[in-house]
Amino acid sequence: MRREDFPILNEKVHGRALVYLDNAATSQKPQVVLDAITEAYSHWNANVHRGVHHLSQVATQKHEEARVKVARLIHAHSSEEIIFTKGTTDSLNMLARSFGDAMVKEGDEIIVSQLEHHSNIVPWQMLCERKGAVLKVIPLQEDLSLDIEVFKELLSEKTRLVSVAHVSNVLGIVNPVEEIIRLAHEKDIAVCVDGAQSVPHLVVDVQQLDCDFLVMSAHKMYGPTGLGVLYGKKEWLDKLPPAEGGGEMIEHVRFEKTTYNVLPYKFEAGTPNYVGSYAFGKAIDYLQEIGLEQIAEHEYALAEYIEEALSKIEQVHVYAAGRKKAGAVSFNVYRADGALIHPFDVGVLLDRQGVAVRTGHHCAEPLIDYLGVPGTVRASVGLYNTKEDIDTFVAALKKAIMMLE
Ligand code: 7TS
Repeated sequence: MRREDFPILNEKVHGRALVYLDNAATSQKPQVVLDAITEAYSHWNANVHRGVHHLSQVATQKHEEARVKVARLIHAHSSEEIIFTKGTTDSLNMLARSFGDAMVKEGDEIIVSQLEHHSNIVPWQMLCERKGAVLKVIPLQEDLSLDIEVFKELLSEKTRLVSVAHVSNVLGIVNPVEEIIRLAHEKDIAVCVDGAQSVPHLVVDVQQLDCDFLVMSAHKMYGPTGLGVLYGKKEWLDKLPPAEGGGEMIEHVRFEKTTYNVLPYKFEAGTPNYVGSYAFGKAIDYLQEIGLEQIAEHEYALAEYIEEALSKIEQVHVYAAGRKKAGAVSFNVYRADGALIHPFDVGVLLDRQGVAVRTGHHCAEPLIDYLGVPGTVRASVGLYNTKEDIDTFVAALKKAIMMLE
């Protein structure tokens, strides 16, 4: 699927054609996104929302058009509900600060799950420390799905917020966020969905999900680094205080009292990444031109193809085997005597053959501890990957296993 649009895929690594299977960490950028960045700095760079001069107005218009594109991408009710941030991590920290300041007091509870990325754990832990609140964890079942029965018991009058990943960055499996949101809402509890791994691989509709908040990163969906989104329902964003102070987010500043700007600017202190938002808008156009559903189907099929191939290698153990995976497959390799071959060693030997995968804890140590291993090897796909890429990866893996056994 349109491999030729991504210049970096022509690079050679250790003299081999690059096979890039680390898309869950970050995706590569199509030429339209690279061109957008050059165009912005070459033709209309100026600070937004403040100048009457021509360039500032052009920059402002392009930044705001991008906001509308993001709103349409995730089916938000309005672009006022789209706050630009630096990325998923920044969005979660901002939410923990803002929601935490306004809504969480001593003895209250926040619920996350065992399989979260660190950025959906640590900001909530920090909030709990500030407020004397308690972090509760949805455990996993044997098949690595979330234990919804325990989740139901965790929900109580003390629960202020549930924050869970839509798609696990390690296992690639899709969590039942619709059910989690329904159950939480029955008790008037707000839910934040970590969409870092779902928006790039699924068609996400925040109104249909009915989530209160959703966070995501542009760099994982063919856009630039340093840009992310915090989506929040307008009712919530109107009610919550800004997490950061500075320019842009104010209406009037007096030493006695400062009043805040309207949505979404109330949450966007300082000069925003308007070049990034413009380039991200171009990435969204590009994805929509290909078709989000076609991309999702292509990636599901590739993940299935990976799992099928890996399951034929005796020494390989695939995690959450048999479950549908949105883009990522994690596994480990074992010697005939049952000893684990360290994922790092597998990763290095794959790299020597031009295959880029991620190894280690994937910023999800509680999950890796639960699996009882030092880490996993993770192959994760993007729209440009092909069955040939997977064949090359599997052949390289077999060679690596022969060398390590
Ligand atoms: N949440 C999930 C589910 C993620 O996968 C990631 C990044 C983040 C949050 C943080 O996103 P950031 O853009 O702010 O860094 N995940 C990964 C990964 O799996 N490998 O590298 C980064």
